[in-house]
Amino acid sequence: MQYSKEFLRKLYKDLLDARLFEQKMVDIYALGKIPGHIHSGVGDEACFVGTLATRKEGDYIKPTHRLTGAARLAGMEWNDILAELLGKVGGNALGMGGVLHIVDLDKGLLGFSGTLACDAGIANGAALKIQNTEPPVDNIVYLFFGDGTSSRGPIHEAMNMAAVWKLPVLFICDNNQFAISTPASYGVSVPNVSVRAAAYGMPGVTADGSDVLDVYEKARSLVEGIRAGNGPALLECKNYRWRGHFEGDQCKYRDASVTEEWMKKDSVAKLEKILIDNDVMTQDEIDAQRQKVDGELEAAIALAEAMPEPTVEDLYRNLYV
Ligand SMILES: Cc1ncc(C[n+]2csc(CCOP(=O)(O)OP(=O)(O)O)c2C)c(N)n1
Repeated sequence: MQYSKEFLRKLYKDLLDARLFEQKMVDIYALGKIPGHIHSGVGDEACFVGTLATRKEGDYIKPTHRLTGAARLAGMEWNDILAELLGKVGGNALGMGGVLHIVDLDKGLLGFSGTLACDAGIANGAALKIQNTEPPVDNIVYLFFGDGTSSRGPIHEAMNMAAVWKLPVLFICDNNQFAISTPASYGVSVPNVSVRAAAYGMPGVTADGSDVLDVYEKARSLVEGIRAGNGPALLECKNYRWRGHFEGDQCKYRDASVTEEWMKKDSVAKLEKILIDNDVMTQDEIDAQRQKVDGELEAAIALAEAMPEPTVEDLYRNLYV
């Protein structure tokens, strides 16, 4: 096995954290605890976990609406994430931003704009800051976007500019094959989004988005080049959205049996098998880890529920004229 046990345990912890958080979000949303609506990232975790396993201090992350748990990968605590999610004053935006706006600039988590693809220009801005830092640093920006978003103009402008200026950006397409109800096979001009990298003279690679180690390996080699100053790269993680676009979406536009087939390619189950087969963890340790994370999430939810909601006066905090 080419990986250390320590590395694999950490990778599993991150993957399990992401999975259990996304599932918990679905559960508490159904109980009416989260205002607004959520986009569950169950099934998309390996794309975020595998790429961010290459991350180091000083890097920036621009996530999407799909994996709220990415905030945890950036180093945020469950308490802070859940307070914002539940609309409570302990959240980073006093509970007024909610699920789409979990931000922690100190940890490099730049947040999500809500206007798809426009995050790409902001990612380039962060990369420009890195490029102009003295003494030089080898940090990078991880920019995530979906397959639907991959066809929007700002993504292409940003890829071109990043390539011209050799900006340290890893463009990551979380290709879960749907943009709301539009299949990628209908709305995206190419079977693999990664081939679009050629138009900008940057490397482009497709990874198996249901295999966290494949994503990690492909990200690692691209990230090495970016940190070495070679400019941006595009990584596509090919996967399938397990749930609806939002909770409540009945997915009448697709065949449930196809979804079930993809769900058998479960990234968490795959990694658990590797851990057990290579004597990295036992089934008992895996079960204990699951229980531990579940307990942490329940405690953070209880803490957030006990917090007050923002007041009318709070509306005027952080407001500039
Ligand atoms: C510019 C813009 N157009 C439309 C929307 C509405 N919208 C929100 S999510 C979404 C689908 C995005 O699909 P994709 O990029 O594949 O990401 P996924 O939801 O599959 O993760 C759309 C159209 C938006 N937020 N911004």
